[in-house]
Order: sequence, then structure tokens, then C-alpha cells
Amino acid sequence: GKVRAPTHIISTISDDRGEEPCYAGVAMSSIVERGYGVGDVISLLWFKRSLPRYCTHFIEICIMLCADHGPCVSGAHNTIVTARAGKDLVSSLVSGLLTIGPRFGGAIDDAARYFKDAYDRGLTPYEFVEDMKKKGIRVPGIGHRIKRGDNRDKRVELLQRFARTHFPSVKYMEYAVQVETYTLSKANNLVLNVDGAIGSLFLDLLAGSGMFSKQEIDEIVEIGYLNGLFVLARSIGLIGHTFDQKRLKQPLYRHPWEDVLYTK
Ligand code: Q5B
Repeated sequence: GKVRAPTHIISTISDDRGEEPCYAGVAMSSIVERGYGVGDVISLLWFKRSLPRYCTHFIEICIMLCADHGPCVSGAHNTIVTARAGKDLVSSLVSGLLTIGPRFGGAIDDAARYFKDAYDRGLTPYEFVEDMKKKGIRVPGIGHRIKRGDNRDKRVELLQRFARTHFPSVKYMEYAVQVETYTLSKANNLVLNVDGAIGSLFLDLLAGSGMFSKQEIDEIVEIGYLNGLFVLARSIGLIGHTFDQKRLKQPLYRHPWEDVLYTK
């Protein structure tokens, strides 16, 4: 019989060898004819399955509301400075993307990990937060530079409203809200932020949709798929900031001396 030569690459998500590309076995013509959106494409290429419409709609809402948050956040700032240094689109984009991490936008996976672990172990919000404090770890998904208890993040409210209407269960999100109630009793800036809202709600999507086994959920959380949502979404805004600076023909950025504390 035929002997298959050993391959150097294994790939399971897409195939371009036929007449048209397939994403997780679904032909591009079906994707177009069925009116699929970017949430469906993410479902196929990241999760290797078609998810129910409320799940793909939720993914699309996450992408839309994380696409940009103004010129002052870390990512946009880096992109703007880079574009003004005369660099190309890709350089400007990646310099912004490189700021995404545990403090800025990249706390979604850790929020999901810590909220899941605490909820599944039956910790009260008090036990969870105080345990994190003892370990010297900031609660991922909690805290914001400008949002406050009396100036909540509208994006978080929108996500919560959608999930309460469409998700079969929002137990992880409700847990995150209880954690927020406790952290807000400590300081007014310790709100549930957009990373925490997406992290906890994605746990509800994974657990409540019936589309994932427990083992698959654990693997998704362990590998860390969810920061990918912020990276993908914010790329839209960072590309926009690059074009904006080029269109405005902005000169090289130099930070003003007056805004630096020179000290020994
Ligand atoms: N404290 C976000 O800090 C920030 C605490 C905490 C316990 C916490 C901070 C944090 C976890 C990471 C996270 C996602 C760095 C944020 C995003 C996207 C964005 C961005 C945008 C967009 C803000 C003051 C006191 C200190 C701290 C304590 C703070 N956070 N304690 N758990 N989580 N959060 N990141 O304001 O006693 O005085 O020493 O790391 O979830 O990135 O719009 O800007 O769309 O672009 O700098 O929304 O919360 O506060 O560092 O001065 O702390 O609060 O220990 O206590 P700040 P700090 P003490 S969403």
C-alpha cells in the first residue's frame, strides 16, 4: 500500500487545496451563501466548530466594542508615535499590539482562569480577593484607570445585558459581579473592567452552550484563547489610528520636557 512520507507540519483548521478554501471543513461558498459573519469565521478557525448564533453574535459584540478606546490608551499611543516616526502600517500596528498584556487589554485569559478556579472551588468573593491579596496578585479583570464605581464602563453593561438576555446561564459573570461588589467596597476604581466582563462571560458561553466538553473548556482556558479577542479587535482601531496620523500628516512626535520629572 501507499506509505505517507512524514510531514513537518500538522494543520487541522483550514485547507486551501481544493477549488475553494475551507475553514474547519466548511467551504467558502457556504460561508458566503449562509451569510456567516466574522463571529462564525472565528468559531470555525479558533474553535473548529459552528457555534449557535447567540454565541457568534456575542463574539462580534466583543470585537466591536474592543475595536478602539480612543487615542490615549497604551496601544493607540504607541501606534500614533510610531506612525508619526514615519513607519509603515505593519510597524505602527505591531508597536501598538505589543503593549497588550497583563495591565492593558491582555487580562482576559487570566480573568477567566482566576474567576473559573475561584468559582469552581466555591470560594466566596471575600475569600478569593483576600487570597489574591495575600499572594500579591492583582485580580485580573478588576480595576481601571478612568472607570469608577460611579462612572461604570458602558461596554461592560452592554455585554452583561446581552448575556442576561441570550445566554442560558451567566453564573461566572454573576460571580465576577459579586467580586466587583466586594472590590468596590475597598476602592472606587476597582470596577469589573472590559477584560473581566469578557473573561467571565466567555466562561459562561463555553459552559452553557453545550458545544464544549469539560476537557475542551479546561484546554481553552489553559492555552489562553481569549486575549485573542482583544488583539483582533484592537487591531481594527490601531490600523485606524495609523491611517489617521498619515492622513493628518502629523510630524515626528517628541514628548515635552515639561512633562518629564528630571531627578537624580
Ligand atoms: N489595585 C487596570 O490600575 C489597572 C487592582 C488592585 C487588586 C486589582 C489595574 C490592574 C488588573 C489588570 C486588568 C485590564 C492597571 C484593564 C484595559 C482596556 C482598556 C484600557 C483603557 C481599553 C489600573 C491603585 C490601588 C493599588 C493597587 C490597587 C488596582 N487594581 N488591587 N486587584 N486588579 N488591573 N487590566 O488605575 O493599596 O494603593 O497599593 O492592574 O484587568 O486595559 O481604556 O485605559 O479598552 O483600552 O493604575 O479599557 O487595576 O491603579 O496601579 O495606581 O493602583 O488599587 O494595588 O492599591 P491604576 P494603581 P494600593 S481594561
